[in-house]
Amino acid sequence: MTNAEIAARLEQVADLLEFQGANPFRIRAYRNGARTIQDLPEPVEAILEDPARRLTEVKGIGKDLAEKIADLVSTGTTAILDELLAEIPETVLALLRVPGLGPKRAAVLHRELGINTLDQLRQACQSGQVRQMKGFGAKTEASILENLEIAEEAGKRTYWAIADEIVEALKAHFVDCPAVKRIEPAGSYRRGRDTVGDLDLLALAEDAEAVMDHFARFSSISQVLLRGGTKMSVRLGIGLQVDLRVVPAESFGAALQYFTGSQAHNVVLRGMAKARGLKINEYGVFRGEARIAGEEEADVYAVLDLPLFPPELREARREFEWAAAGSLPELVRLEDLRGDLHAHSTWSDGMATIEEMAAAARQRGLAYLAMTDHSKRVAMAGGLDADQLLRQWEEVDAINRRLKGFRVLKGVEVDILEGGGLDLPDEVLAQGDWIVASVHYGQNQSRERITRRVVEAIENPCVCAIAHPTGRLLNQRKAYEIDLEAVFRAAADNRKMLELNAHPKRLDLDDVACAAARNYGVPVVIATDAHNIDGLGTLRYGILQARRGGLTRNDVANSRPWPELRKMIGKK
Ligand code: DGT
Ligand code: CA
Ligand code: CA
Ligand code: ZN
Repeated sequence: MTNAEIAARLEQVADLLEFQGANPFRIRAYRNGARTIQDLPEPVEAILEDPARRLTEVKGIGKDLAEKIADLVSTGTTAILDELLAEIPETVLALLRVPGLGPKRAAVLHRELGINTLDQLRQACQSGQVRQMKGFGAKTEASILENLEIAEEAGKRTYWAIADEIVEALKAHFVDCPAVKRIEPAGSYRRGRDTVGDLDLLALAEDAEAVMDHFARFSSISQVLLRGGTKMSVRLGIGLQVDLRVVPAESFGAALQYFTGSQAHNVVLRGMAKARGLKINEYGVFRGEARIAGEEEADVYAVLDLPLFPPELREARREFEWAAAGSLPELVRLEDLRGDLHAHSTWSDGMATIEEMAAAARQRGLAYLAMTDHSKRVAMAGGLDADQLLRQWEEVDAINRRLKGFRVLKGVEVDILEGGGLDLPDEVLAQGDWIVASVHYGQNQSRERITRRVVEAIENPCVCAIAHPTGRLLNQRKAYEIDLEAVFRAAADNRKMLELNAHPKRLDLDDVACAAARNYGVPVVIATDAHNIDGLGTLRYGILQARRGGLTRNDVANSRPWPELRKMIGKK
């Protein structure tokens, strides 16, 4: 069982407990456990298989949770999950995925109106039954209707980070298949999209049967969907489809180009080839019968006088225009980042101390880390009030006196309150190094109100950046209504920055918004929002989105050393 599968089961336990109205701290324990496992850089199975190790050595995994995870890995389930599933009808689980409904309110509708399925929920909304329930209103009803679509779509696309786990496992699986000379992922995975519909894999080999036989032994496969002469499609236990194509050396580059796509990018390419009397397909580039390119991807582009586009740019957005002008941006790389500007510690809802987080960030080659714990409005996460924050900053000062060559920034993730304004007074915020502001509450407000709240936060001189500016959660929650153009304008006018939150479920700003920020001259900050030391490893997901948005090192503020960044935000 992969870490993603384990995390999904733990989340399910949390959802079901919440549906039942269980103790919030118990629910939170499962959610934190899921997050810890999801962020773990090595497979849980590897820890369990090693007799010298214990799962409890993972920070945040206690004895109780460790036992349940061991159950999950060895049997696919655990007693608490079985009990909950026996008590709650299975179709109800879909209700829990309706954004904005949430387990608690789903339970009310289930109990009071007997709603068991998404269809019944839609009918109840359309007939106006829902708005009559206590705690619901016409607005809630309308938003449920709108969000039903997301619930129905959820699970159809897989987070890039999970696809990446599968890609690594598949590469490892093919290491002992002598028929395979090379294995490369293509498709939306290679282009770094935030989610993938399915995974496309190319194997360079002559003996297709041997490769497909070996593929069939990959342990996460639940079903073989089709097997032809050189192509095989399977479904994995987590629902993801994987398409494998076996390709000979002379067309490997052409196949890699073709199956990386995007389709829109390929359409443009085909048109350019045609205009030169050439034909291009997954086997090569042809003049008449003669193959003039195909072995190397770069050659396929070169015969059309095009550069080898980074896969992240292949969306038929601006790459051809840039190539024609010779101004293809040199995209930002993970190695360019010098620091991380959004992280939590045990002072609020993080699992590690400031010192542990700092040590881990430093080990990853960073030179600074902003500690940005929650402010008090987020009570559930143990948000800090002014006194606690000032005390935390004293501790940061003390830590910085001990550290050499690394700096912890005094920060906070201050909530933008429902009624406008910030959750902490300016005279406190002014004493920090790095203040990010974010919206957690009042997400259902009108576009005007939310936009005004965010713009006002940008105008506050204490605020350096807005964190996760649209609030979207991939597969779970749509972005709140916000006029991003107005946000970009305000940020440009006030010389503020916007975060690209690198958490694999957020990736907020997304790629398109990153490109827009660049057009407005607004610096983007790529930050992890880490809640434990492994969460600091998510910067690479953010980098992919930044690259898709065409950002260079210069466009990303935390590619600069702290003294330079500090000047940019006008701090002394
Ligand atoms: P996904 O899986 O929905 O996240 O997106 P992709 O881009 O991976 O799409 P997929 O898996 O259907 O196909 C992989 C690539 O293969 C796609 O990006 C371009 C190429 N391709 C597939 N079908 C066609 C087609 O009908 N025409 C062209 N030009 N290219 C295609
Ligand atoms: Ca695909
Ligand atoms: Ca595919
Ligand atoms: Zn945060």
